[in-house]
Amino acid sequence: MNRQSFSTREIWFRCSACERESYCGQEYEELKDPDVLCPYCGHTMKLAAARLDLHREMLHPAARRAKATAKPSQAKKTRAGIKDFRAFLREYEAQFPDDVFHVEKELKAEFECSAVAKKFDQRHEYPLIIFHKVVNLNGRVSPFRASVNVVGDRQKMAFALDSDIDRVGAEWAKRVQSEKRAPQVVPRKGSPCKENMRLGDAVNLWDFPVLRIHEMDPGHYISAGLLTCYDPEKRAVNCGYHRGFVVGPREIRCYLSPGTHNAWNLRAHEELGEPMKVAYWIGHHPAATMGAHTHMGYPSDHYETAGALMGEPLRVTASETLGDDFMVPADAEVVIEGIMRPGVRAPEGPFGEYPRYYGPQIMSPVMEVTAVTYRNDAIWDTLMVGMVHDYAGVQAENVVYEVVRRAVPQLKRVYLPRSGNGRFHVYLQIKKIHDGQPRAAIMATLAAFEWIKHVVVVDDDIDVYDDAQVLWAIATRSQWDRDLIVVPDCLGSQLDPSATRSANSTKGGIDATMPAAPQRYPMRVNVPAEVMKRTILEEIVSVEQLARRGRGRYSSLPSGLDE
Ligand SMILES: Cc1cc2nc3c(=O)[nH]c(=O)nc-3n(C[C@H](O)[C@H](O)[C@H](O)COP(=O)(O)O)c2cc1C
Ligand SMILES: [Mn+2]
Repeated sequence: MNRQSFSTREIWFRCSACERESYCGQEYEELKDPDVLCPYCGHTMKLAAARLDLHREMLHPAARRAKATAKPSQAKKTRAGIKDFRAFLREYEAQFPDDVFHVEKELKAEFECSAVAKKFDQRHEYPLIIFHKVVNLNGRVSPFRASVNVVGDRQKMAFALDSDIDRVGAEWAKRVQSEKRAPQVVPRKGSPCKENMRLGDAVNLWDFPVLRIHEMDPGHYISAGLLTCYDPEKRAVNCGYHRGFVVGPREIRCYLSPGTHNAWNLRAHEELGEPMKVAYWIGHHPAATMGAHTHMGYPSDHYETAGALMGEPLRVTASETLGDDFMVPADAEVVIEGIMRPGVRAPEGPFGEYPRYYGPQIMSPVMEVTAVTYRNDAIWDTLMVGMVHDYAGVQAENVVYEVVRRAVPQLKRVYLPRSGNGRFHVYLQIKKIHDGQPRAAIMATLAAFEWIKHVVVVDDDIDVYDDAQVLWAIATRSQWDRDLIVVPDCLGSQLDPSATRSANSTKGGIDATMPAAPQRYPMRVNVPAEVMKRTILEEIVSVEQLARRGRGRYSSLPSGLDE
């Protein structure tokens, strides 16, 4: 490699007085023995004497390295007792009291609870909310409380895993890789989820505060229920979130999108002409629900990954009506048992879905409920699908992190931003050592997760949790004739309204990184850190005037349309 191969547009030099590095333009090459001025200390010197040989720099890299800044852990390390939903709520509220709201006002399950969540969504806030008096479908105040946003943002998921907001996706991946644990079987008697029981015709799902979330939803939906079943051959237990339309006291229509393992399990049962036994479980420690909701190869045991994330075995117990070999989580708040008969389908949807559009009505399998068991004072949990939340993004991060690190070990961070519904955009932060790496990272990511459409690769000086910084990197570090990859006709999301009906989707990536060292790139502007540190705005301008000012957010939408 010779000097000409470096594409830098600047000539770099190190000041002979203060030793800081800066640069002048390439036109200095045309000048005869030019002087250069150090912008930091004002020293003037001969360029020839101070000029940096970038080729040598590459062979003998400067010892000075920027230190990676680790964010402090947000979670307490010690916990006592069993990990269940209540333990999480109690411990989280003790640690973050201002992030939990208790709503004592009577609110209807129809729209009124989701309107409260929506009000916070409009503020870009996702506090955990417990509704104490929800008027249910029977027109009475439900004996059960309702919760929303339990995994609404990264802080809550990080707390659940004793991790931090920066590492939570990677921690998920790490534990699934190396800490799977077999579940622990406990007797029915004494299992909290069996404290109350309704069988057969005694079941009435309308007693629960099942919410109706968005206006065009045809009714009340289960959204935070992990639908669980076994594959007929290997009998691996599979869990996934599948929305459930509560049509009657004992009827739930469940959306199983074609690529999910539960859909494959149903097809396998249908080929045998047998009904499929299924159970929803609702309300558990988020480490258990996150672990059970790990996307893996088929078939894989999801109770083992629940144990991986919990750091202890998931306690399971036998079902009431699905046989002694159908296990349900013993510490869940509510368990709904039932069967899906082969070939039976009924209209379900439309439903306010994760891309924040209504997904269309479709013919979905029907769950005939055979039993409901629940804890004393059960809490009914709902995930605010169709509103912004961090859950789906963190779930995908754990998969992407694993796959991309194999291709590009210099991968630092993966973030699926809220702006892409936690599905469609992904930002990768890498500490690049070769200019080909962003492309490798883009290709690996697009193959890792079918929902991901757009990959942006940035350097490690860009905060991936800030959309504005990523857009700035695109603005100033990419040229799309070179840095844009477009791959048409991929398998995408059925619920992406811009994809074709068969979920054909165009995918792509942008390399928004600077050239790899030793090539140089213009420096980001900055005010000296020492001066920033001792400049306290509140001591210099009026505190009252500061407080009165808005935060500088513009909206061009008529009020009501602004999501
Ligand atoms: C909040 C939420 C709701 C979801 N709702 C559905 C749904 O209604 N139907 C569906 O097929 N997948 C839904 N999914 C996606 C599946 O839960 C996910 O693909 C899961 O990994 C499937 O399990 P599997 O990996 O065993 O196939 C949802 C995901 C989330 C995070
Ligand atoms: Mn699975």
